[in-house]
Amino acid sequence: ISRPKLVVANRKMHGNLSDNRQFMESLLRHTQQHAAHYAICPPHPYLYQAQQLLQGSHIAWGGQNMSRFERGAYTGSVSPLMLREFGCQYVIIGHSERRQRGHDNDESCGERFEAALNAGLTPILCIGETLDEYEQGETDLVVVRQLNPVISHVGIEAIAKGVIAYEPVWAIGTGKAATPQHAQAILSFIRGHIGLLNEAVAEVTTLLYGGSVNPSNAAQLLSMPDIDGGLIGGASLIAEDFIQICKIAN
Ligand code: G2H
Repeated sequence: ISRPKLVVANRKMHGNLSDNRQFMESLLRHTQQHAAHYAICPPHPYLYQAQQLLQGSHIAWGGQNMSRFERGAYTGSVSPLMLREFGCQYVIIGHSERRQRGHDNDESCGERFEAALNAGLTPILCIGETLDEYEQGETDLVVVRQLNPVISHVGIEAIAKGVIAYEPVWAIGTGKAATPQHAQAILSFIRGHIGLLNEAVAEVTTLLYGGSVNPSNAAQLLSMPDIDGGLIGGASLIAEDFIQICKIAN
């Protein structure tokens, strides 16, 4: 089965109005809709700018986090409805930088994955083991522990409406990407785990790899059969780098 590739920029807490504009304009100029899909997740204050610049184009945009509530007394939070109002298609859920600071846990990721789907957003669930867990050989256990609450919240059929990004914590922002073989092995394991419950869902679910993807390693990573694209942090800060990765995916 051939799944379209998806390349997502996670710009984390970087950028400003003029830098974002340049980034998005050069992306619009230098990429085109072919086989792959592209999305940009800027910090929340810049979603309006993304909507203004990208609306009607081949590039989607999304949030980096989201509350599970639609509204209420949740100071500092952003609701799924707000993301939708600013035209977001995607929302990142459970990035390890939020899990590590105690903001997110497995259970809340399940609730928010469900809330995102209910709002018409495509959640990108981030899962992955720490260096310690990796060294203990616990990667499979960890990804299952992170995935299962989501499956039980939304049901296995709904999993394919979202995206799962495997991001080993030890590869994030370190310049040390997982080898294509390791990333492939874990993503194949994740697909297999979903397949135990529903084979058809496993076949069509988009699985990404994230963690120090750059223009030099992207081709090898993206050629792996179970890697359907990338979640790109550092290399999404320089337009040329991100564009190169987008072209590799296409
Ligand atoms: C992992 C990734 C983007 P980087 O967080 O989600 O960041 O590419 O900088 O490792």
